[in-house]
Amino acid sequence: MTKPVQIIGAPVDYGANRRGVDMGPSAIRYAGLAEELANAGVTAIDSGDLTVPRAEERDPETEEPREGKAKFLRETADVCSRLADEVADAIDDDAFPLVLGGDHSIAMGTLGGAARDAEIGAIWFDAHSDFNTPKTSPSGNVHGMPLAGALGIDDFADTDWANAPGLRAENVVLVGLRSVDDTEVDAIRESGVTTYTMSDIDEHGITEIVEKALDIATDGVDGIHVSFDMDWLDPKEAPGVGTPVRGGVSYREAHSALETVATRNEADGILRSLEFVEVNPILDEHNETATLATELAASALGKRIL
Ligand code: 6HN
Ligand code: MN
Ligand code: MN
Ligand code: MN
Repeated sequence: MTKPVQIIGAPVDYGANRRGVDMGPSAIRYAGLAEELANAGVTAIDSGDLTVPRAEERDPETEEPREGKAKFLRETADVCSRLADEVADAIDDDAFPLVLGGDHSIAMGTLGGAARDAEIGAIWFDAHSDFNTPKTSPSGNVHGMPLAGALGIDDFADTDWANAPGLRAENVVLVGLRSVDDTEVDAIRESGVTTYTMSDIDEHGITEIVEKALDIATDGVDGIHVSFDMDWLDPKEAPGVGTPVRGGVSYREAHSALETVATRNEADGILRSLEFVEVNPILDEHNETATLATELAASALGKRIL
């Protein structure tokens, strides 16, 4: 990465039902993110964390009923709007935004900022498709909705904070799926995004799938966003996540995927923004999931062995 990297923490747990994911940015910094990036030859500026009021400070009794079935939707809207501004400012300043979650709901902020005044694609490394909406969500957890939100599906179409008009569905690729709710299937099919499941990775190998994903995501756009949910990895590698699903990618496959992204970016400079989400230090073992996030960030930003 030739640009300076601007680290932005989004300590949000409104979107997940397992508390503790708001400590993700601290855990990732504590695991040595700055050192990892410095060793990778990346210049990083840490702009600290967004201010996120604790869920406990919100009294659901005194507030109006929630929109549909989505917990803390207004709080999420507020934090995503502010995150979008920070991400857009970083890009305006010719820096590269690296956003640390927090649960995956924050992706609506990152994408909102990255897709401001630009047409973008996205690669979504995740066990899940995150394609629910307040109407369809079985859990009511907004971290299961950010891709539907950013694509403006259903109720999200009328929002100015979730819907990222510059994000083009035909340039969105989901990689490594293994947990899709029945409620998400039709929306995924109708949206025009491309999906690769874990079976596709088994059949073709990680490098070929990520190369294909890059071809699709980068076709005709100004840049791409990479959203990396730590539950993409197998829970044996990344235990510190709120919604683990067995059968995920290995340690080496995860690095390989991001090295493939980095190699493409070195050739065409197409990477516009990056985020790591869903690190939950309370569920983690010896901060190893946070440590893994720091290593993966280095791989994505161009770390080389020799
Ligand atoms: N994540 N599909 C489930 C839901 O509650 O909507 C799980 C979502 C997990 C979201 O891991 O970012
Ligand atoms: Mn996710
Ligand atoms: Mn996930
Ligand atoms: Mn195939």
